[in-house]
Amino acid sequence: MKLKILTSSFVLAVLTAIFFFAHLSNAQEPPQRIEIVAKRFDFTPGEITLKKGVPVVIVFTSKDVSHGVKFKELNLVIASGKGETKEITYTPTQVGTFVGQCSVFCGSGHGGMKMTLHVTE
Ligand SMILES: [Cu+2]
Repeated sequence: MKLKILTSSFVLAVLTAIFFFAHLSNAQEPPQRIEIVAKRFDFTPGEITLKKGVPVVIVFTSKDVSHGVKFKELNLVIASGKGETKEITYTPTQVGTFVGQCSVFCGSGHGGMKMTLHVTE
């Protein structure tokens, strides 16, 4: 009798754990995809807003020649060759407004090729 109670408690505990973890994995949505297109001499969009602690996938495409975007203070760089797309998963860790600069020399307007990243709480 005692063994039967123990066994059924064990089964109940296992079932509870399975439901708990199944619920957890269901609750996790895939990260939002942020698409950035670079061409001489701007980024589209020119401004993005992310939430601190929330991972996103940054999808970066260079249209005409190789480009990249570098947020120096965040240690964040993503670059791709002409006509190519690169993806990285990124989780912002600090709140603020950051300016990203093209990281691959792409011609006369390269120095002014910038975009803005806002990270909110
Ligand atoms: Cu450039």
